[in-house]
Amino acid sequence: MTTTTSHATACILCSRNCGLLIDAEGETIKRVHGDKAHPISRGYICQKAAGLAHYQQNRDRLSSPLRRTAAGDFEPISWEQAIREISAKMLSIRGRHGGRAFAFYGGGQGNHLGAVYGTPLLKAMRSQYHYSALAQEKTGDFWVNGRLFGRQNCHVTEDIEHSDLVLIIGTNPWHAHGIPNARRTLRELSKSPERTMIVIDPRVTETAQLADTHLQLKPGTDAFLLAAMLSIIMREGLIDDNFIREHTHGFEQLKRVLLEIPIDTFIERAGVGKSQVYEVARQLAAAERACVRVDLGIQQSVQSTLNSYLEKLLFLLSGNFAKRGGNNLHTFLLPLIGHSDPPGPNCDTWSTAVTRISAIAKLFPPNALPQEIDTDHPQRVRALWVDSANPAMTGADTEAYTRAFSKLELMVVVDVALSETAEQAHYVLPASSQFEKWEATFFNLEFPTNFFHLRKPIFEPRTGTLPEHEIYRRLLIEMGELPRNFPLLRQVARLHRAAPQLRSLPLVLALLLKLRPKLIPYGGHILEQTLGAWLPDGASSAAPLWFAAHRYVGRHSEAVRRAATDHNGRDERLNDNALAEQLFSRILHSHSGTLLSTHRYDDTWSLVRHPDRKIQLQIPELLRELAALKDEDATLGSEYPLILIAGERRNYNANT
Ligand SMILES: Nc1nc2c(c(=O)[nH]1)N[C@H]1C(S)=C(S)[C@@H](COP(=O)(O)OP(=O)(O)OC[C@H]3O[C@@H](n4cnc5c(=O)[nH]c(N)nc54)[C@H](O)[C@@H]3O)O[C@H]1N2
Ligand SMILES: Nc1nc2c(c(=O)[nH]1)N[C@H]1C(S)=C(S)[C@@H](COP(=O)(O)OP(=O)(O)OC[C@H]3O[C@@H](n4cnc5c(=O)[nH]c(N)nc54)[C@H](O)[C@@H]3O)O[C@H]1N2
Ligand code: SF4
Ligand SMILES: [Mo]
Repeated sequence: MTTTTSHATACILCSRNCGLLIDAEGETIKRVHGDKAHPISRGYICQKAAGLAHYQQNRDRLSSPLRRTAAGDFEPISWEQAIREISAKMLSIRGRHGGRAFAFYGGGQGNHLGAVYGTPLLKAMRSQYHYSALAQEKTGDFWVNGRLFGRQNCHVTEDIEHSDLVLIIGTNPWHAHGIPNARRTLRELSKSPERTMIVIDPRVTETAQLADTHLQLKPGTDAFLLAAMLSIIMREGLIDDNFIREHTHGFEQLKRVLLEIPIDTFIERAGVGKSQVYEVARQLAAAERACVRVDLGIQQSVQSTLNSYLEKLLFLLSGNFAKRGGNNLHTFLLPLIGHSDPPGPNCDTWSTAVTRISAIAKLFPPNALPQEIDTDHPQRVRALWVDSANPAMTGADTEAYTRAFSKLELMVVVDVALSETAEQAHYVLPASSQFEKWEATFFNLEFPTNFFHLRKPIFEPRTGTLPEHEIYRRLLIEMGELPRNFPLLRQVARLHRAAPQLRSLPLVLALLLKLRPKLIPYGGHILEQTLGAWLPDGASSAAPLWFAAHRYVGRHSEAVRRAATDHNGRDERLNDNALAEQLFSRILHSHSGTLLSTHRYDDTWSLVRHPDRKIQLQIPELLRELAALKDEDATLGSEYPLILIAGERRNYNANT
């Protein structure tokens, strides 16, 4: 007789990663419930979570490494053979062509722990080419953040639950979520007579139907509409002067450009009612607490970078930043993105060889990749590694990808299923699913209270599969990059588990990395092999979170202390080392997720990374674009009489 067991985990189908309780029988998902113990979702789920069995029990799941044959089909091979052959080919390509011949393409909505182990492959190949779906949708946003706030990973979040006025631009959270417990939050906003919800979208979406005001603009005209709103706020003197004076630079230059905007012409171009736009601008400026929520409708569209600037100016000029109900910056336990300085004499940021695009937030844009492969440029990409992504489906031009893939010397895909991209690879390596290994996402984007959810496996790994940390460990060892084991450090880690106050592990680890700096990129692997050996329930791959917890406490100790006090019901006055050990332990043992930190709203200023903690309002490149808007052809050029809105989140689709 099979018994039903219940397991705390999370939904992996969108970036909210709601807490779940899954009832399983043997290897089968039977029922899915919201987990009330999850610190953020608190029991909330949408209907998509009920479809998770489709992911776990999919008939395309893989159970053996595959190698392409001369005839073009796949044959199963052993892990040993796959790793040996792939390693030899990688080293040969690196030896003949150097790091620029290699690109890593990785992403994932529900699985980011594997990235700690997978992305070091870039270092092993001496490459910087990390392609990611995030660079298809959000590098405009990241770039603007870099200029306004000092670093491209200063990421903005919105405190919608506490806002009096919420401006939703180019997103349909009813289906896409992206905000906490979206449907509940939207319904509450809509029902409350004291709160205002404004939607800017060319379609009458489910979210727009709940709004107090819907500005149904023509597709692709957001820059005009947002510029008009900013100009109204400027001309009518509705700016938050105190905020601007105390916290920003560059206001005068911005003001000059905004005062030149032909407001009425721009409103006409956007095709919306004039009085409505004036009213919305005034409402925004007058609101006690307002925030702006945006997504793909303005970020994967024309003028996406300018849109990202204007959208942020709306909450900045109205002083709705670093406060309850406004927009804020947030912390990351583990970095989802990085920061890239522009290429220059003192900076080794790469640009792509053919399209000449430089990295933003340490990422390269997928839509450049086919041209970087399908060319006879001597520095073309010849080897491609894909993990947790399916560009043959999700890149903008499937045919271009297919042509490009056929030109590669080596293409390896790590996936749980035989995806459309995997079908075109030379080797396919089967990963254990997200319910078969310790896993987590780095989409912890909340402020002032942030959380982390380390998920415990529910099922045994499917036969023939390996979790990512083991796949990459074997490959890095075979490539001669990573030693097979670390016997001394493993014993030190054991001592550390018994007596963390001695700090033996950080000291000996630091010494090892000082003596052998080539191992620094593989710190995650080293921890997995050493500290990981002593973690409960086979949680070895969670070991790098120990380092992350220490770094996080190093930066945010007061906020962690507050969260710990809330969690434990008492203030224990631990030193930072003990606090970090306690945080790590709480992450390991809280199977429904746990709070990381509770900041104060004005701590946002400590997350701004310009040295004086002020916002740099002036971005000359974008001010030039803004000034040039009035010369743009009103129909976006006769080349584009029609704009196709491709891709729309519905209740039955999910990227993964
Ligand atoms: N159900 C479901 N949810 C998901 C996902 C999924 O696949 N399925 N994927 C997740 C991911 S990766 C992401 S990035 C998010 C994306 O979340 P959203 O950005 O909300 O997703 P979309 O539905 O693609 O597009 C947003 C809205 O932009 C509008 N739009 C189109 N053109 C314009 C324009 O020119 N101006 C304006 N203002 N609006 C425009 C569209 O009408 C649409 O309502 O969703 C996440 N959630
Ligand atoms: N036409 C159109 N194109 C779009 C969009 C659109 O709206 N319209 N949206 C864009 C956006 S916003 C995004 S974010 C991208 C998403 O683009 P991708 O990230 O390429 O798409 P996913 O389908 O999420 O790919 C995830 C892959 O990871 C695999 N996977 C799942 N779990 C695991 C695991 O544990 N380990 C490993 N190794 N693999 C796993 C899945 O089987 C799947 O093949 O698509 C973009 N493309
Ligand atoms: S799809 Fe997103 S909103 Fe829906 S249950 Fe899953 S994580 Fe939550
Ligand atoms: Mo996305």
